[in-house]
Amino acid sequence: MFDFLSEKFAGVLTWLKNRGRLTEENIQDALGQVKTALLDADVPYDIVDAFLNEVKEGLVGQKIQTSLNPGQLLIKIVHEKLLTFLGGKTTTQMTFQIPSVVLVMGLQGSGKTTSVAKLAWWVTKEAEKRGKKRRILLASVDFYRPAAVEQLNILSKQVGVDFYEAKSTNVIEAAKEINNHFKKNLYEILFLDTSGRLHVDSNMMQELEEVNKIVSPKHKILVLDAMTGQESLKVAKAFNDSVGFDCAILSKLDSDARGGAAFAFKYALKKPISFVGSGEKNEDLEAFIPERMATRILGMGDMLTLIEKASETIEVENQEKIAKKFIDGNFTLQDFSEQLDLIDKMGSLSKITRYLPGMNQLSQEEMAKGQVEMKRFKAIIGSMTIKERVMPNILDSSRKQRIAKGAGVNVQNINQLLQRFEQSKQFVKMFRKMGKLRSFIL
Ligand SMILES: Nc1nc2c(ncn2[C@@H]2O[C@H](COP(=O)(O)OP(=O)(O)OP(=O)(O)O)[C@@H](O)[C@H]2O)c(=O)[nH]1
Ligand SMILES: [Mg+2]
Repeated sequence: MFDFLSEKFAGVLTWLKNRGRLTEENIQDALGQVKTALLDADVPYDIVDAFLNEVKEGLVGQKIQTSLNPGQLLIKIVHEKLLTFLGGKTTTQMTFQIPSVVLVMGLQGSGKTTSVAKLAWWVTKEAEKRGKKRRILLASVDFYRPAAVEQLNILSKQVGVDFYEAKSTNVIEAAKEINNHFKKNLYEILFLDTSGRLHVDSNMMQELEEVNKIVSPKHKILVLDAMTGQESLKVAKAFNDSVGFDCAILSKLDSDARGGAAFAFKYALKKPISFVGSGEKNEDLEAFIPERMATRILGMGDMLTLIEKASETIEVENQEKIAKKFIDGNFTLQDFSEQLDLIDKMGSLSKITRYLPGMNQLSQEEMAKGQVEMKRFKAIIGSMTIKERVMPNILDSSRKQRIAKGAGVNVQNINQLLQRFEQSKQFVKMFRKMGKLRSFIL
């Protein structure tokens, strides 16, 4: 699901990282790539424009007070706006009122009947988690397509819920019959399947409006086929203007659907997508949680957490200056000390390493040792003259003794520091060779 968009976004982000320092021009370029990605995913042009405008506004608003470098800033804002577009941070999982009738509507082949079964399965499983059993009834007023009613009957047996077949094959009579059966037998939820048409059609809408009046649904759900891309938004608008709906299920997101409809839906319709269909089986229904989806599209969960953390604490000049020195190879003991300060500001070593690839296997003990060592190193560097910090090779034994006294450590500790410093320079050289440092730090 969202593989298409997520691959495209990953491409833009890697490209961004490899730019190192970003200029206004680079940002324009990156936004251009985001635009192409969204258009390719079949997001309507005006919605792509609206999204990019929001991102640009976000960038302008944040420029003054931010402590992130431009690459990180862009990722942060794209993520924020993506989240808003998909439905916002506060959207919660859908719950069904008890008792309620749930009317499931949509075009022919969009996945209505499958979705009715999936919903029954979903409600059953959610109730089981809380030790409950729901009394669920499935029924259909689809007399348009032969065997449609029988299809639902078979699915109801798979899910293990009741099914009622109306005696009448007149939609209005059948709807009344089903509604009576639902009430008389004290079912908690009725999922009612309806007939579709190939295109939005006035007969279908009229039929739905009549059924709507008879069963008074508490929830009206529109099923949309994600594979139809932006066409599905037009369909949704047509339903919205006639019978109306409360939320949507986007089916077939497991196919090669490009995710454009999911991206644009909330913005275009001002209504939520509540679920997505991710396969043909009854269990293939997922609650649509915007935050999860946004992270999935950007594909960088932990990195975002780190950026958030960094944006609270680190000043950008500092970070960039140190990164540059690392890269240029002019890294001195003075910088080493500043780097230790930075780590201090960001929180404990263990917190930081958790977010960095390959560094999360350090033990608690090693972390604690590192923390003590860091404090000691800072004290030692603090007792050095500027000249000593920039040219540590002048440190002879008398200088070392002076420094040790000043920092309250022994000469051995100073040698340890020098050794560490040399190691970190080697490490940086190695990193540089691998060409990874920029993307690692920036
Ligand atoms: N891969 C995949 N297939 C799906 C999904 N949802 C539905 N389908 C398939 O899409 C086809 C149509 O699904 P139905 O549930 O019969 O669609 P419908 O809207 O009830 O169709 P009509 O009753 O003819 O209007 C079936 O082959 C389903 O298996 C999904 O999320 N993923
Ligand atoms: Mg059907």
